[in-house]
Amino acid sequence: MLKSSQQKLLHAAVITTALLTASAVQAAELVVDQHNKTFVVEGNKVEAITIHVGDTLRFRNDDPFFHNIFSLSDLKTFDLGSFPKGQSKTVTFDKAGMVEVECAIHPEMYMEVTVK
Ligand SMILES: [Cu+2]
Repeated sequence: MLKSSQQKLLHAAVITTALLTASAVQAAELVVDQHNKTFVVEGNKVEAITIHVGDTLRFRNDDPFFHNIFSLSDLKTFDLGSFPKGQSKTVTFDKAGMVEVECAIHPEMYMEVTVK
């Protein structure tokens, strides 16, 4: 049988753990630049990234020409339309799985987004 003070400590530990877990799964927004006809995250060219359910990707055009980012994947089908340098558009991923992201103007552009 636990003493009352031990029970209080245990209770506090459970609450702390619950709060940490909640903050860990809070949705995030990640910027994905379009640069030199590639996808760039934090300065690095990426062909695959992993995010969490509920996260948002902000596609930002950093090239002096248009991009049109889209996906035909069943998990998240979208078409952001053509947008010029300096503009950005967001997509929120609300289900777990894999999404293929492409550009309608530049067929060589490709990125896989794994949503966990
Ligand atoms: Cu493009």
